[in-house]
Amino acid sequence: MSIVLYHHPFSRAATVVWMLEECGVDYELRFVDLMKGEHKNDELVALNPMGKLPILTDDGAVVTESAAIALYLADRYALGRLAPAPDDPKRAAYLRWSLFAPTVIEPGLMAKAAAWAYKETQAGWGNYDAMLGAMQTALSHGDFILGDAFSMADVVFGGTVRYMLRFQMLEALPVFSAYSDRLGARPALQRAEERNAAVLKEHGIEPS
Ligand SMILES: N[C@@H](CCC(=O)N[C@@H](CS)C(=O)NCC(=O)O)C(=O)O
Repeated sequence: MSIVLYHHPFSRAATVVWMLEECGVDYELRFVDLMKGEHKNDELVALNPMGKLPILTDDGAVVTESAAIALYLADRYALGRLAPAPDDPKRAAYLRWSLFAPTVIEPGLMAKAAAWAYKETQAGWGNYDAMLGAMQTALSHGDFILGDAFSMADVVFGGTVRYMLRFQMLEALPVFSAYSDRLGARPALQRAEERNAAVLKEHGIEPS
Protein backbone atom coordinates (compact mmCIF):
# COMPACT_ATOMS: atom_id res chain seq x y z
CA MET A 1 0.00 0.00 0.00
CA SER A 2 1.52 3.32 -0.94
CA ILE A 3 0.05 5.55 1.80
CA VAL A 4 1.21 4.90 5.36
CA LEU A 5 0.05 7.01 8.29
CA TYR A 6 2.12 6.83 11.45
CA HIS A 7 -0.68 7.07 13.89
CA HIS A 8 -1.92 7.19 17.44
CA PRO A 9 -5.61 7.93 18.07
CA PHE A 10 -4.73 10.45 20.80
CA SER A 11 -2.85 12.65 18.35
CA ARG A 12 -3.56 14.87 15.37
CA ALA A 13 -3.11 11.69 13.32
CA ALA A 14 -6.71 10.92 14.29
CA THR A 15 -7.79 13.86 12.12
CA VAL A 16 -5.57 12.66 9.28
CA VAL A 17 -7.65 9.45 9.27
CA TRP A 18 -10.66 11.70 8.59
CA MET A 19 -8.74 13.37 5.72
CA LEU A 20 -7.95 9.97 4.21
CA GLU A 21 -11.54 8.81 4.55
CA GLU A 22 -12.78 11.99 2.82
CA CYS A 23 -10.34 11.32 -0.03
CA GLY A 24 -11.52 7.72 -0.29
CA VAL A 25 -8.02 6.29 -0.71
CA ASP A 26 -6.51 3.09 0.68
CA TYR A 27 -4.05 3.55 3.50
CA GLU A 28 -2.21 1.66 6.18
CA LEU A 29 -2.22 2.80 9.80
CA ARG A 30 1.08 2.16 11.55
CA PHE A 31 0.57 2.41 15.30
CA VAL A 32 3.19 4.45 17.16
CA ASP A 33 3.04 4.07 20.93
CA LEU A 34 3.32 7.67 22.14
CA MET A 35 3.23 6.53 25.76
CA LYS A 36 6.37 4.42 25.17
CA GLY A 37 8.04 7.30 23.30
CA GLU A 38 8.23 5.38 20.02
CA HIS A 39 7.82 8.66 18.11
CA LYS A 40 11.33 9.58 19.31
CA ASN A 41 13.03 6.51 17.85
CA ASP A 42 15.61 6.88 15.08
CA GLU A 43 13.33 5.69 12.28
CA LEU A 44 10.62 8.23 13.06
CA VAL A 45 12.96 11.13 13.83
CA ALA A 46 14.53 10.49 10.42
CA LEU A 47 11.06 11.03 8.93
CA ASN A 48 10.09 13.93 11.19
CA PRO A 49 12.96 15.66 12.95
CA MET A 50 10.39 17.17 15.34
CA GLY A 51 9.81 13.69 16.77
CA LYS A 52 6.05 14.17 16.50
CA LEU A 53 2.97 12.62 14.88
CA PRO A 54 1.36 12.65 12.41
CA ILE A 55 3.71 11.51 9.67
CA LEU A 56 2.36 10.42 6.30
CA THR A 57 4.41 8.67 3.65
CA ASP A 58 3.20 8.16 0.12
CA ASP A 59 5.39 6.13 -2.21
CA GLY A 60 8.54 7.57 -0.67
CA ALA A 61 7.25 11.15 -0.25
CA VAL A 62 7.18 12.25 3.40
CA VAL A 63 4.66 14.82 4.66
CA THR A 64 4.39 16.11 8.20
CA GLU A 65 2.34 18.95 9.72
CA SER A 66 -1.36 18.16 9.73
CA ALA A 67 -2.39 21.07 7.51
CA ALA A 68 0.30 20.22 4.95
CA ILE A 69 -0.89 16.61 4.94
CA ALA A 70 -4.45 17.82 4.31
CA LEU A 71 -3.48 20.06 1.39
CA TYR A 72 -1.20 17.37 -0.06
CA LEU A 73 -3.88 14.67 0.05
CA ALA A 74 -6.62 16.90 -1.36
CA ASP A 75 -4.46 18.15 -4.24
CA ARG A 76 -3.18 14.73 -5.06
CA TYR A 77 -6.30 12.60 -4.60
CA ALA A 78 -9.33 14.91 -4.69
CA LEU A 79 -8.42 17.98 -6.75
CA GLY A 80 -11.59 19.71 -7.88
CA ARG A 81 -13.62 17.82 -5.28
CA LEU A 82 -12.02 18.55 -1.88
CA ALA A 83 -9.54 21.17 -3.15
CA PRO A 84 -10.36 23.95 -5.63
CA ALA A 85 -8.04 23.86 -8.65
CA PRO A 86 -5.21 26.44 -8.69
CA ASP A 87 -7.10 28.64 -11.17
CA ASP A 88 -10.38 28.50 -9.22
CA PRO A 89 -11.03 31.78 -7.34
CA LYS A 90 -12.22 29.69 -4.36
CA ARG A 91 -8.63 28.54 -3.92
CA ALA A 92 -7.91 31.80 -2.09
CA ALA A 93 -10.39 31.21 0.73
CA TYR A 94 -9.45 27.52 0.76
CA LEU A 95 -5.78 28.23 1.44
CA ARG A 96 -6.43 31.21 3.67
CA TRP A 97 -8.58 29.40 6.20
CA SER A 98 -6.69 26.11 5.97
CA LEU A 99 -3.57 27.91 7.17
CA PHE A 100 -5.44 30.10 9.64
CA ALA A 101 -6.18 27.07 11.83
CA PRO A 102 -2.59 26.03 12.69
CA THR A 103 -1.06 29.51 12.52
CA VAL A 104 -3.68 31.57 14.36
CA ILE A 105 -6.37 29.47 16.07
CA GLU A 106 -4.11 26.85 17.66
CA PRO A 107 -1.49 29.19 19.14
CA GLY A 108 -4.13 31.83 19.90
CA LEU A 109 -6.17 29.44 22.01
CA MET A 110 -3.05 27.97 23.63
CA ALA A 111 -1.87 31.46 24.50
CA LYS A 112 -5.19 32.25 26.11
CA ALA A 113 -5.46 28.95 28.00
CA ALA A 114 -1.91 29.19 29.36
CA ALA A 115 -2.05 32.98 29.87
CA TRP A 116 1.09 33.54 27.82
CA ALA A 117 2.56 37.02 27.96
CA TYR A 118 3.21 38.29 24.42
CA LYS A 119 2.87 41.37 22.25
CA GLU A 120 -0.17 41.09 19.99
CA THR A 121 1.52 43.10 17.25
CA GLN A 122 4.48 40.71 17.15
CA ALA A 123 2.70 37.37 17.58
CA GLY A 124 1.21 35.97 14.40
CA TRP A 125 -1.98 34.95 16.18
CA GLY A 126 -2.62 38.51 17.35
CA ASN A 127 -5.63 39.48 19.40
CA TYR A 128 -8.07 36.85 20.75
CA ASP A 129 -11.26 38.78 19.99
CA ALA A 130 -10.06 39.59 16.48
CA MET A 131 -9.37 35.89 15.98
CA LEU A 132 -12.87 34.96 17.13
CA GLY A 133 -14.30 37.54 14.74
CA ALA A 134 -12.20 36.20 11.86
CA MET A 135 -13.37 32.66 12.56
CA GLN A 136 -16.98 33.83 12.36
CA THR A 137 -16.21 35.61 9.09
CA ALA A 138 -14.78 32.34 7.73
CA LEU A 139 -18.07 30.61 8.54
CA SER A 140 -20.35 33.36 7.27
CA HIS A 141 -20.73 32.18 3.65
CA GLY A 142 -22.81 29.06 4.15
CA ASP A 143 -22.57 25.69 5.83
CA PHE A 144 -18.88 25.35 5.08
CA ILE A 145 -15.79 27.49 4.57
CA LEU A 146 -16.38 27.64 0.81
CA GLY A 147 -20.13 28.20 1.18
CA ASP A 148 -22.27 25.22 0.26
CA ALA A 149 -19.39 22.96 -0.75
CA PHE A 150 -17.47 20.99 1.84
CA SER A 151 -13.70 20.97 1.27
CA MET A 152 -10.51 19.83 2.93
CA ALA A 153 -10.34 23.30 4.52
CA ASP A 154 -13.23 22.16 6.71
CA VAL A 155 -11.25 19.18 7.94
CA VAL A 156 -8.36 21.44 8.96
CA PHE A 157 -10.35 24.41 10.26
CA GLY A 158 -13.30 22.35 11.48
CA GLY A 159 -11.11 19.67 13.01
CA THR A 160 -9.45 22.40 15.07
CA VAL A 161 -12.82 23.88 16.04
CA ARG A 162 -14.12 20.47 17.12
CA TYR A 163 -10.99 19.69 19.13
CA MET A 164 -10.98 23.08 20.86
CA LEU A 165 -14.70 22.87 21.66
CA ARG A 166 -14.26 19.38 23.06
CA PHE A 167 -11.54 20.52 25.43
CA GLN A 168 -13.40 23.76 26.23
CA MET A 169 -10.62 25.92 24.88
CA LEU A 170 -12.99 27.69 22.49
CA GLU A 171 -16.20 29.45 23.44
CA ALA A 172 -19.16 27.32 22.32
CA LEU A 173 -20.74 30.08 20.24
CA PRO A 174 -23.78 28.76 18.31
CA VAL A 175 -21.98 29.28 14.99
CA PHE A 176 -19.14 26.99 16.10
CA SER A 177 -21.39 24.35 17.66
CA ALA A 178 -23.65 24.17 14.61
CA TYR A 179 -20.63 23.87 12.30
CA SER A 180 -19.16 21.15 14.50
CA ASP A 181 -22.46 19.23 14.39
CA ARG A 182 -22.60 19.49 10.59
CA LEU A 183 -19.11 18.07 10.35
CA GLY A 184 -19.94 15.33 12.85
CA ALA A 185 -22.69 14.11 10.51
CA ARG A 186 -20.22 13.38 7.72
CA PRO A 187 -19.93 9.64 7.00
CA ALA A 188 -16.18 9.99 6.43
CA LEU A 189 -15.71 11.47 9.90
CA GLN A 190 -17.81 8.70 11.41
CA ARG A 191 -15.72 6.06 9.61
CA ALA A 192 -12.56 7.74 10.88
CA GLU A 193 -13.87 7.74 14.44
CA GLU A 194 -14.66 4.04 14.14
CA ARG A 195 -11.19 3.32 12.81
CA ASN A 196 -9.54 5.34 15.59
CA ALA A 197 -11.70 3.56 18.18
CA ALA A 198 -10.75 0.16 16.73
CA VAL A 199 -7.05 1.01 17.15
CA LEU A 200 -7.64 1.97 20.78
CA LYS A 201 -9.43 -1.32 21.36
CA GLU A 202 -6.75 -3.36 19.61
CA HIS A 203 -4.09 -1.85 21.89
CA GLY A 204 -6.16 -2.00 25.07
CA ILE A 205 -6.21 1.78 25.48
CA GLU A 206 -9.15 3.42 27.26
CA PRO A 207 -10.90 6.11 25.14
CA SER A 208 -10.19 9.62 26.46
N1 LIG B 1 2.26 21.13 14.10
C1 LIG B 1 2.15 19.71 14.17
C2 LIG B 1 1.95 19.33 15.63
C3 LIG B 1 2.33 17.89 15.87
C4 LIG B 1 2.17 17.53 17.34
O1 LIG B 1 2.31 18.37 18.24
N2 LIG B 1 1.91 16.25 17.57
C5 LIG B 1 1.73 15.75 18.93
C6 LIG B 1 0.51 14.87 19.00
S1 LIG B 1 -0.93 15.70 18.44
C7 LIG B 1 2.91 14.88 19.32
O2 LIG B 1 3.43 14.13 18.53
N3 LIG B 1 3.29 14.97 20.59
C8 LIG B 1 4.29 14.14 21.17
C9 LIG B 1 5.55 14.88 21.51
O3 LIG B 1 5.71 16.05 21.16
O4 LIG B 1 6.40 14.24 22.15
C10 LIG B 1 1.00 19.22 13.29
O5 LIG B 1 0.05 19.97 13.05
O6 LIG B 1 1.04 18.08 12.82
